[in-house]
Amino acid sequence: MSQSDSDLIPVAGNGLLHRRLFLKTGLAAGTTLLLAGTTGSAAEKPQRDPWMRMPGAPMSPIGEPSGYEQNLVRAPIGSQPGTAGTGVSRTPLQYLDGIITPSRLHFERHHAGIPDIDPDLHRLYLHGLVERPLAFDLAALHRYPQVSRIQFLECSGNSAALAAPRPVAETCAAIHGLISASEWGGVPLTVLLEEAGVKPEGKWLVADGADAAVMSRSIPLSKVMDDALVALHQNGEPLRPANGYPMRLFLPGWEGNASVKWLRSLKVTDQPAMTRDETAKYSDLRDDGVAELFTFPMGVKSVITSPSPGLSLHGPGVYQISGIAWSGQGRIRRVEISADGGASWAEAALDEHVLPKCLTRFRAAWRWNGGPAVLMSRAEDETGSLQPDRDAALRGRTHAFYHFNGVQAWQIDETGASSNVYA
Ligand SMILES: Nc1nc2c(c(=O)[nH]1)N[C@H]1C(S)=C(S)[C@@H](COP(=O)(O)O)O[C@H]1N2
Ligand SMILES: [Mo]
Repeated sequence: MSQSDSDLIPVAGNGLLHRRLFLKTGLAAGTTLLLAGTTGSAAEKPQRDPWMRMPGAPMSPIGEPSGYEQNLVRAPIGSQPGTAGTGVSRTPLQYLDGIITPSRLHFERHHAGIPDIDPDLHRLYLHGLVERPLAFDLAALHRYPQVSRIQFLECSGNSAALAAPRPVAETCAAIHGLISASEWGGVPLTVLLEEAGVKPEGKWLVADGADAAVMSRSIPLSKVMDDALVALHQNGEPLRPANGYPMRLFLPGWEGNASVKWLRSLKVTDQPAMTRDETAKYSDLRDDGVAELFTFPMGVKSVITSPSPGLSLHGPGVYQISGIAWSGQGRIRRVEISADGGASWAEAALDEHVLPKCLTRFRAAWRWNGGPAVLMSRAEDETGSLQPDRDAALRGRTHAFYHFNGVQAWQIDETGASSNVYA
């Protein structure tokens, strides 16, 4: 038996194939097995297609996606009754690939809409327990050293729908779409703090936004020294208004709420301010009566984006399973996939870019026999943290809402349709 043939033997229950199939560039024996194209006379080259008979459209100052790709929209969008700007819009994860979220599809979470900030009038104030209070405008910030890194941003309310007692009939985006990844660029916050000179009593930083909600969060200075940014750029362009223009706090790997947008004030303090959004909200009440506050790093998580609800399989055969994994603690070390509801697992192939506190794209080959199947993924990060199954993630947290990172299961029925189930 050749090496390629051996790759086609299932390595876990219900048809999961060896990840070597995706790690290799050539697919000698796999070619006919993976056959998904058209055969016979329909595969012969036709006459010139209509769009080949005349010159195409003119150039344009701003690019747009193909008009045929109607699914590339933030959806679903949900807002508080009586408002249009207080709520969330979600990244359509199931229609994307790779690890970068196009800026126009980055999820949004606003507590009082998107302010229209004039960058010439906006200031960032750095004050409190510092030797020299400072104010910066956008032009001043551009003169400081800058860095850029590809990292995720996740709302800690993401995936909370999986805590519902019965599985909701929703898409991957509806359940998990409050995560996106971008190349974030800006000034390391340590640079600004050094300039202001933090007094020895300074231990926390209270960050306020310039929106009508005046979002306010307390950040330990240790995070600031580690990797906090005053972000000015997202995917190479100035931040978009929805994501914090002209400047936002960006705290890699930490719950999205703490990455205060439209950043206006940074006050060095000796203790946390205990603001509404770090006490009443973004805290988790445990069954033992203790409320967990300041749960900052987002736990290790993964989800299969394809197949998933709305993306149906068309007849038995070999399919690609693909998804994203991430951890607020560092790099993803391993992702495993099950096609039999967690009875057996096979290791997925990871795409080339495995970056800390970033999305990692994983893939696996799966031979669907046309019968029922339950697809699941579970990730492990470089610190050894393993994504818990749903029951473990919910244990002792009947009333908790935030920070859910349990395993997602998609059931595939005989028609090839997927749905959210509890395995
Ligand atoms: N000033 C301000 N900052 C904010 C918010 C807000 O409403 N106002 N929302 C927070 C929440 S809950 C999240 S999850 C992230 C969302 O960032 P995004 O809209 O760029 O995805 O911003 C955080 N920063
Ligand atoms: Mo959030």
